[in-house]
Amino acid sequence: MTSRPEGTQLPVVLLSHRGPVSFGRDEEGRRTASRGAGGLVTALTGLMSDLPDAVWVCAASSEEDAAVAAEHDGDAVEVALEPEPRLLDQDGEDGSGVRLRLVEVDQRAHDDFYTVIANPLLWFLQHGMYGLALAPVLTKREHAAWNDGYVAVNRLFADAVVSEVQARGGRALVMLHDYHFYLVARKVREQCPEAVVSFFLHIPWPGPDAWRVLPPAWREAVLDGLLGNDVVAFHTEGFARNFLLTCQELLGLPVDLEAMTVRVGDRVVAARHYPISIDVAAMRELAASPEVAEHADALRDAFCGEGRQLVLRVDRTDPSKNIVRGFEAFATLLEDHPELVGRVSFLALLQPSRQDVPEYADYLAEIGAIVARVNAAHAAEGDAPIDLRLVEDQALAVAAYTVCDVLMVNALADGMNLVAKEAVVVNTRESVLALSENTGAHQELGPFAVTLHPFDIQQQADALHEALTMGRDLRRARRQAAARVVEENDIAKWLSAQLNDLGVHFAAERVRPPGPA
Ligand code: ADQ
Repeated sequence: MTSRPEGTQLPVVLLSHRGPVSFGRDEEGRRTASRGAGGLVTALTGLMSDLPDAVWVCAASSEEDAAVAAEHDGDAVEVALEPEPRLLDQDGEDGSGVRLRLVEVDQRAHDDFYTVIANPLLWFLQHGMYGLALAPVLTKREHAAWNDGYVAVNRLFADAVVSEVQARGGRALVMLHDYHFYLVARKVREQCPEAVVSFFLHIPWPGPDAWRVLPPAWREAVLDGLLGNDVVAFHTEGFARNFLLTCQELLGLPVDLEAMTVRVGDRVVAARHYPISIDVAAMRELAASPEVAEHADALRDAFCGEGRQLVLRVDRTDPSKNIVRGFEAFATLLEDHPELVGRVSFLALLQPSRQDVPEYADYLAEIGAIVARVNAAHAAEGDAPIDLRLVEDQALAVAAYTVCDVLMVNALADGMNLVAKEAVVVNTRESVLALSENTGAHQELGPFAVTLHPFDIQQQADALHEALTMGRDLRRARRQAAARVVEENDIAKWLSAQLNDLGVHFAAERVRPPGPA
């Protein structure tokens, strides 16, 4: 549980696109509730359960979510997350629930918001995935999706946040999450001037030129929306600096790169960085469970015999994760070092992602094609070197973390990358982390990793070879050092650092512009 730091005495209104619980129906037509996965939901749930006056605003992501919202006239509902997620009576049975406001969004507006603007356009732009010669192409369709999708959906969520803040007397700590909601803070500030408004971005913020891909009116709306916050927070200092430089370059605003602030009229907005992390204790508890142990035994039998080594990757099938180049690098490794054929396997546990976005569907097909090519070229006595499994299976992923010799993370760009942090705290074979220099995690774990350059296949192949041939003592020292960094900077610290800063700097009074008061 995350305790509330002193000073943050305001009620919390949290906004994220996905919420902690989603409802459905089982075969007999009974209502079911399932819990959202991931460290972020766990951490924020801890915070929200501690605060009786808090509310979590999120999208109704299923028909049943919308039905639950409609039964309560769109008001917040009380849900319990432990031991099993379920809907509680309006005031909570034992006061331990989380208040959830499920916002129903018109399907068409949501498609435009989500599958035309947020993923792909904003995601691609912010991960540097456009080649620009042929994409993106902004037509009437995208303009309509911006206005009727992104802008309209942001307005809808801003209205929900505003009504929750007003229900708390206009004074609240508003915590907004991620690139889906760039426009919300401005509207909250206009209507709730007493609120303290903060935003956390989970993905990279590129430099000013990247944003010129968006029409001026759109990029100015994004920046203007964000400048409605008191604090805009990122995973790394580099992203925070890029944000300030973007405000300077595209809006002509004065920025202070020492204080990490930007001045907007008579207000000062702070850019901060808080590297997100994992719940180390929960990850280790899971790693020690019988289900994980059973998977680990099977993986050891399959991949970890005498003289054999296992390279692992665990990812969503997102083009930003650079999966295709990763397999090309593995093929180059086997060509350059034929003695490794039959002795090194590559297990890829890939969760199909965003298949309603054409670029993602194409990318998944490309992954299948390259695996078939590499396996055909390098099979040893019928044994394929790459084992590709399209699964979302947390227990299997954690079991694979425990037994791998090398974890490959070669993302083109990644806000943080939690897979790297998860693996280093549970591995039992002194694995080597092969980590892209373009991940937020590289800031913390780079010194203990073999660094990958995501566009350079040869360099990645050489780095994999270095990892596979590294001496035991060095492997052990590096993995232990990396695990210590994650232990000392876990998810609780990520959250309490933000709340402390908000409490200290903003609960009583917002940051004033420099100069005479
Ligand atoms: P993601 O892009 O989703 O997150 P990441 O941080 O690696 O990337 O988190 C993925 C999570 O999904 C991990 O917890 C991992 O264990 C799990 N996962 C992935 N593939 C899986 C599979 N096949 N089976 C089971 N579990 C799987 C975004 C940003 C990141 C940032 C996080 C948090 O893109 O940069 O670190 O948000 O801010």
